[in-house]
Amino acid sequence: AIPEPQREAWKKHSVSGFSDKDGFEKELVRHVETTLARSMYNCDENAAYAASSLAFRDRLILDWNRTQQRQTYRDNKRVYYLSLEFLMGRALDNAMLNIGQKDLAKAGLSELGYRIEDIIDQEHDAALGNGGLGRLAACFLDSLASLNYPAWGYGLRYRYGIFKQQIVNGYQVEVPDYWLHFNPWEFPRHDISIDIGFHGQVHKKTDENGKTVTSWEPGQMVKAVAYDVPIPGYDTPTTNNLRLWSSEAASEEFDFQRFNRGEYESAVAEQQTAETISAVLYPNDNLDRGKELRLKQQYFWVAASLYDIVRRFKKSRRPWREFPDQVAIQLNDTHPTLAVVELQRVLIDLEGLEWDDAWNIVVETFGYTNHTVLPEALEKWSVGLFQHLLPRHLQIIYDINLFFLQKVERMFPDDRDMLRRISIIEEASPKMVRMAYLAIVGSHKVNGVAELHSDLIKTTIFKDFVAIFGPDKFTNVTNGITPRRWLHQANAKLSDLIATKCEGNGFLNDLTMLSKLEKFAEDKEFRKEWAEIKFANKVRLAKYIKETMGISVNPSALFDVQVKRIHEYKRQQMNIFGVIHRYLTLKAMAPEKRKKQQPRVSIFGGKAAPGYWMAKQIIHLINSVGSVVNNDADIGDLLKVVFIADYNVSKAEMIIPASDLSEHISTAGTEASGTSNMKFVLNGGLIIGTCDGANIEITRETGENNIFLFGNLAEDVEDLRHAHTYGQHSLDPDLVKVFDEINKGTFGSPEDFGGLVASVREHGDYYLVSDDFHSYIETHALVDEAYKNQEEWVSKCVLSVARMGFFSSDRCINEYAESIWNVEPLVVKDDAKA
Ligand code: NBG
Repeated sequence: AIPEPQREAWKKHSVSGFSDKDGFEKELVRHVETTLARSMYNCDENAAYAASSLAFRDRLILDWNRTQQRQTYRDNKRVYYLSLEFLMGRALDNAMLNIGQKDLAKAGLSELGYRIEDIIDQEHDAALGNGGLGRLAACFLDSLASLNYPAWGYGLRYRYGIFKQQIVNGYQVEVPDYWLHFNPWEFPRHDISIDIGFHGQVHKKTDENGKTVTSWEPGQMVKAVAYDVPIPGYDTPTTNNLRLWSSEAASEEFDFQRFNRGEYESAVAEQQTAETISAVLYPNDNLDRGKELRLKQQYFWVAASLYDIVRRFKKSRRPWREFPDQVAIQLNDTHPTLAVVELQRVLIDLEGLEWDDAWNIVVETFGYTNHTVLPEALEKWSVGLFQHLLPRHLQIIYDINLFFLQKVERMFPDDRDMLRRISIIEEASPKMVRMAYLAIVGSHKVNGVAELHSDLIKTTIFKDFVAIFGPDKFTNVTNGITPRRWLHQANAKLSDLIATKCEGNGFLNDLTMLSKLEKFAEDKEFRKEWAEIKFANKVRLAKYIKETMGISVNPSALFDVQVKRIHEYKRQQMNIFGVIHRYLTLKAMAPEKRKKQQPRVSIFGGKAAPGYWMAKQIIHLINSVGSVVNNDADIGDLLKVVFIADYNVSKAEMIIPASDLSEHISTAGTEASGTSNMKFVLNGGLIIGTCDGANIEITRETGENNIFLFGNLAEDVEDLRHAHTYGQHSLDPDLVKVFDEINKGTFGSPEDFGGLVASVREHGDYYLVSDDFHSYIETHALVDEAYKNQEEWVSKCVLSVARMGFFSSDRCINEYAESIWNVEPLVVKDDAKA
């Protein structure tokens, strides 16, 4: 620190952010003319975006500094959220809104000759995630900061985020997403770098006291460099940190000997292999592929993060047993489970603790969130791979398992099969490490993400663990979303209208205040304003569809939206089969009758994992149906089918506010929670859905009359699958007609969709499309009926929004804080705003 006598000079020059329009303009122009080396003669929208962002970044970093100083000074317990994915989307709009300076920026930009919407639109999404899991982590960061919790996120700084999707001739084409050309939202910390080891040997020695000491001598080192991203809270100076690690070669010099011999390529080979670790985000959602590089990513990230956390703890010179009083680490799915093993290693091998003392600290520190029951998504790593990459960690896993098995054997002495079932090591060939089991054994709490899901994990995949640890270790924290981004930012007009009836903007901090809307559900004037906003949002989307795809859609039609990752369990195939059924029904009608039908626009969006063949067929079928239906003169505006390419966070912000109806139609028991269902309802859309994930709680909160539920229940799924396997199921006749039409070649070559049809017809219909099809079609007919009565429809929407208070991620974070982390908020003084 600077000595007292010199501090006056510092204080005199201490930077304070802008607080009015002029101040903002001054900063913007300064960045244009200095940082960007441009002028008013060549400042295009992109440069204006860059300068605005730099101005706001400077502003954020002041709050960031104060927050970090205060948190360090107070040294309260902190939360660390470890996630391989943070699907942040855009930062500028969010920063402006959270610090309450969007109006000022809008006026400033306008005075300088720009429209704020165009400037916001220049930003490239930060897309370091696949879908719901990554976006949940982003919502959590927003809530943690907004609620003033001392919390850090830890992740990887991928050079390539999730690929960009193009649609070429109806097929998905993947294009790399290099997003770091210009990223003003990160601060490289070249002074914070850590060497991470891989491979090598394990040595055992006996020290002077006769104690065995184990040490690991890695065979390869890679350097982790920190990049910090400030996370501003809403309406508070608290600005938390998201630390992302980037991989570099451990030695900065490349191989000079090789270089001098003229072997330029091999001279830089080491750099290149090191840099590969954080190069790409794996593009799979709900699927584990067991690739070596992925395990390397996991260890690299976890080891760097733990080193950082432990270093921070050691500064306080507290005894080790106080570690869990200072540190809570949440494992976002099993991806960071190696942290359990790494902390145990640090404590016993490096810090010299006894095994049991160390293990108690580990278990008290960690919490584990499970996000899926799908078997193909549960992580397993082969023992051979572990042995090769992390030999010491494998030994520790064996020991953890040994002590765990001994405990279970004492508890259930007569149950031999139990040991086989719950062992962290699966005795298959090859032998596998079951990461979820390791995460359970290494944590003090395990939670699911919606009530049904949390019940299912207790009764199915983790049943034995409930018997061993007791039911209290397992809990539920139903997911939530941040109302700042998903209402205030995405749907400013609706947010403003709500504010007029809810005593101002307070609902953005306390979403339960939305209940004040309830009494306006029958207010005609209010409903009219509400409907006008929805219509304007639909017009905006229709314009986008026209401009990007050349398809004209009528904004008065019912907009029926399904946007999410393409997955068989999410059943976009059922949706498109339903669309075909609707098309055939319309075609078969007499023109007089046809004219009276409810016009619809079926909107799809979502990426398929590049190696997921069936998901790609679904995309192709949607586009093929679109090109037939959209060009059929008999149909006109009655039905349009649109696939919006490259669905991402910023597109979601445009699409969600424009929906009348959205589809959340997974096979019951497969969607752990879903979070877009919450976003759609919060934006005044109704949903059609199965009794799955958070749909169930949405129904409970908003009322059965305000949701269109259909289909079989989770408890019946097993029997239905059984019936398919034993040929006791006959296909739904309407679905047969749809298949016949596909096979006739109406939508192009039937072979192109053979896999989709066969999976229902011949391969056991695992996702029960046929079983639910009839009820799905009937329920859509009810939707058409209900939509005719617009007054009542809008009333349902208002009531639903009024009852959505529960689904704020603020509620969720408070639950985690209280029942899992045991942390308290820490308010930062508001001096940065002065
Ligand atoms: C996903 C679930 C969603 C859930 C999100 C966030 C994985 C492994 N799981 O239903 O499929 O909403 O997690 O909890 O990505």
